[in-house]
Amino acid sequence: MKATVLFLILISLTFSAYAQAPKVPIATPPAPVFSDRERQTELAKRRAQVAAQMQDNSVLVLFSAEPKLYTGDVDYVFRQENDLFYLTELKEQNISLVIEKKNGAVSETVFLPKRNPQFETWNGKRYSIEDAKRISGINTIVDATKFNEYLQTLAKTPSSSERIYLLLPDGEQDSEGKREYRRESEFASTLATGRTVNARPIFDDLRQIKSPYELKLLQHAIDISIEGHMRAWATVGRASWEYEVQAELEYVFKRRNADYWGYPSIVGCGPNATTLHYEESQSPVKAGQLMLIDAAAEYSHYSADITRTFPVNGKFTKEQADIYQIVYDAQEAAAKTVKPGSTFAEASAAADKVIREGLFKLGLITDKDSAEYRVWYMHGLGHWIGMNVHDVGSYQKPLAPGMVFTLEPGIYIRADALDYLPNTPKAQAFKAKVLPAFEKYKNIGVRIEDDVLVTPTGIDWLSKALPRKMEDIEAFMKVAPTKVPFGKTTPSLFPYVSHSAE
Ligand SMILES: [Mn+2]
Repeated sequence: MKATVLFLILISLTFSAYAQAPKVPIATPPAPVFSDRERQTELAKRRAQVAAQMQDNSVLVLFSAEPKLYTGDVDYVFRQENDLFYLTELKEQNISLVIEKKNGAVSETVFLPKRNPQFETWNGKRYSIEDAKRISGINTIVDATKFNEYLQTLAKTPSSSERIYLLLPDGEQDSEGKREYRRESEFASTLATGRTVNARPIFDDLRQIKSPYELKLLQHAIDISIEGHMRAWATVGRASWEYEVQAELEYVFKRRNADYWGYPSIVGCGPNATTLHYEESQSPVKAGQLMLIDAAAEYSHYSADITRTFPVNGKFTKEQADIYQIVYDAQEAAAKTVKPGSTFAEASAAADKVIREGLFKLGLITDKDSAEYRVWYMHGLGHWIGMNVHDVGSYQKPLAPGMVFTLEPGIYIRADALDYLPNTPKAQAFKAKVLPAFEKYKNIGVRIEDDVLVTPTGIDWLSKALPRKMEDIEAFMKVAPTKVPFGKTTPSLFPYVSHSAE
């Protein structure tokens, strides 16, 4: 009995000591590894789910992404079209997938470009037929030069497949869809009216619920991003420019073999933190200011999305803390609503309520039941994440286990926000009333963004390893700089190269 009590005391001491210790920069855990069999099983399951949604006597045709021009004869890094990747994990250009459903029987075909030594001399190794089979688990591989012929036959013989499922723009207004699904749209225009069905709703539904396999990849993207954020925090005190902080962050993405960033990194110091999508990183880093970093890695087509706002010198001022605490409380309030059966709207409303009350207390709004708070919080609470950083899926559906989204409330006291109010008596009265508070909090921008998973019982914060509470951030900032070297530019590797002073 005595021994048990002593043991329990020791355990609790150990754990409380552990809980208080600031988390030093952590290394990304090893990347998830899947056997061929695991991957093939997962992909076969996804294809079966798609086929189950197709009507009988129909066919689904997926085109690979087109290369995107950077300039002249230089393309952007190639990125496969998400739904084709979702069903095959094949990353090369000019690949197509056809799923046919006839009398209840489903057949799957990959059109694959033939290997070509001349092409490979310039552009590297292409998949062999065996590679394509092993990666996708699809056994029928046809030469891609036959693809156009196949499409023409399909167009000419409606009896072969009554319906053709294609990824298509959502109408005339969908300019992004029109660009992304250009070839699909062109092919659809050659088909008799009524034969095409937009396949996107099928994928939108399926991709909204992440499988355990997908969650491992997404978690890895999140882990890489967390290490990147930690490195940036640890070095920020020694950086002179925002781009230097960005370099420390993105160094980790590359070092950990991320595909790329999931979206251009936002690294904004001081007033730049009040610009939602600030991407220039050309301003100085100043002690006493807040730094907002909204940046994340993409790994195997899955993108994280994480934002933190922290003091460059490691200590929040009173005014910074006032704003930060409201945003933090709003995020907490939103998270408390998250569980299966709840809705995105409920989480948004919970965050809104905290922000309205907080801004009212600080004197930044005069009426908490009006839309005034939108002057300082002008975006939504969050979005689905996955293969797109703003992933597919309906926001009306009740939350269900496997859905992953961001919780990202923010408050931005933009220096010019009051200049753009309408010239009405009401707006001008608002301006006069909030002016003292505005002058006090001017140029402070705070956003906190985490990636959360709906579980059968509630919520799992997938990005919880990155400090979020003010006291945890301050504790981290005290310890971290001593743990991470700051990448200094080499003064001169060669005597004849002159470098400007650092
Ligand atoms: Mn986001």
